[in-house]
Amino acid sequence: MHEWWKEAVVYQIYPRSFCDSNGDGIGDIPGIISKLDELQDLGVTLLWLSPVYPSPNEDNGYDISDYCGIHPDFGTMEDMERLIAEAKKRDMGIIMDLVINHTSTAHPWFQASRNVESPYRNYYFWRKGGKHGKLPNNWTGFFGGNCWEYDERSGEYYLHLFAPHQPDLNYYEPRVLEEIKKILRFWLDKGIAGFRCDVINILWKDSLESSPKKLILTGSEHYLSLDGTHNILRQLRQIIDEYNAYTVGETVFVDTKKACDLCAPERHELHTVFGFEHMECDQKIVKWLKTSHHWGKFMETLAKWQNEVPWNTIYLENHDQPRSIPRFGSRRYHMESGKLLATLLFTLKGTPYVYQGQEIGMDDFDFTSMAQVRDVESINVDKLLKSAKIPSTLRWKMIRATSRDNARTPMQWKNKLGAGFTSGTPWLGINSNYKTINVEAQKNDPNSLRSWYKTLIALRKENPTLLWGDFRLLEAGDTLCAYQRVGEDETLTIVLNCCDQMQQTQYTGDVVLSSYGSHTFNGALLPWEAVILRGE
Ligand code: ISL
Ligand code: CA
Repeated sequence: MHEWWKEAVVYQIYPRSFCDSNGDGIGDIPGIISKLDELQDLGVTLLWLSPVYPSPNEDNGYDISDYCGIHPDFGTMEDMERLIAEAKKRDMGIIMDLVINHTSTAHPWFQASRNVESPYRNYYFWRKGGKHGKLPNNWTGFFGGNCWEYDERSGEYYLHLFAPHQPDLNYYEPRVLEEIKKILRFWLDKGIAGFRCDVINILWKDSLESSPKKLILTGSEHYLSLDGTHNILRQLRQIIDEYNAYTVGETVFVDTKKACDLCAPERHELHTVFGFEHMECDQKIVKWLKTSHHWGKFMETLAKWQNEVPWNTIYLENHDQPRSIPRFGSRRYHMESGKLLATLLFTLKGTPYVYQGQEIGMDDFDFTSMAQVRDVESINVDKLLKSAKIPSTLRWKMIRATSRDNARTPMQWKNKLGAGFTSGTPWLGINSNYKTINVEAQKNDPNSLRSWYKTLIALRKENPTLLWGDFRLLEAGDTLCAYQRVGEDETLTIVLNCCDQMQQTQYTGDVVLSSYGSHTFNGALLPWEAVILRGE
């Protein structure tokens, strides 16, 4: 079926870091509105906003204190309504971030639930501890460490799989899901196009028993992709379908089988999921331990998802991951490898996601110490490593390679102080390379990375083979990858030279596009060149 969201090109906005309209150093909704023309020019059709709700910002908005409001830092509800309307005028839809595994401790539900007698008590998981400060169970959380916090007022602990300020909601209490359904309608009635559902496959906990598994994420067998979650998703999907809206679930620790259980069309749960397997190819056990990146393994993983999941999301970056060029490409061939990664993004089968700044090749942060880092996860991990007596140089090396702040530095619009992001002091340091890497410098340059994104987006929109054609892997090597998209009356062959050297290959065909702009092809590829060929 050719549903509308399959033809979408999604652009993820991290609002704090996108565009600041009033000089307080924090990106905001009027700032986003001021850039809609630029986004339309790029060709994207759906904008996913990371959370813009009221929040104490312990985890930059992923700790929500009011699901039906707008954080004053970002503007007002009128601004939000204007954004939806202005986007619509440009044929763009808005996807909101739906964070319903947990709220903020500042949410009125949680505040009420601290009272043992309150009707809200059961909205969260409250448990007594054992003797001598023994916690209710031995689970460990996503940001490292245990996941229970003691509350003086009620004399019990509450469960938090993320930061202590993010208490998990208890879906055993039926009123919780009713509240969530109201929130869905509230936003859908405002005309949004759908939701990106935060850590959505961990909603249901089957028990709070301790786990014999002593490894990473102890206890996760009690909440990863369980039947209770599937059941909740089916209920939410009924509302989504009433509005012909779209959902993408952020689903942690899923293989292709589990992904299918969450998004196969006949199951009526999510439309699509974000899998992590390809993003985990360069890690050992946990994301803070990086290993080198190998294209062979990466491409094989992508191919597995292409072959086994009915409709994929294609992404190489988001607000939780380091930037893609230094990670999968080459610093030496910055622009060239950026173009190759873009080619991969738009020629695989699925709905592509571009993360803000990816289209101009933004780089990881250039911070020199922990003092510049704001990410709660990095700060936690640094503390944990410190308590394990890991020396500071090694700690910094790990944080530098994996910190979520790598992707969160402000958007680089112009070569001027504040990078065109802000006229004030930015909430997070701007990368000093804004002087050369910025939207203004690339916008009118036909050879820029941004122009390459535009070209590919335009091609994908008009080419049915790129949209609907079957995927067929030809080669997944550490320096050369090739695959085909097989359409009804044409076959496209995509060849990627994933290294700093020139390479002679066996591939032939008419050039549809080459990232070096060449019109002829005799099988030889320049460093990081990507070509799309017609014919086999
Ligand atoms: O980062 C991860 C994989 O590399 C995962 O551990 C996972 O994406 C994650 O931590 C869940 O992320 C989401 O929920 C968090 C929030 O901090 C993230 O920004 C959000 O994307 C808690 O709401
Ligand atoms: Ca602002």
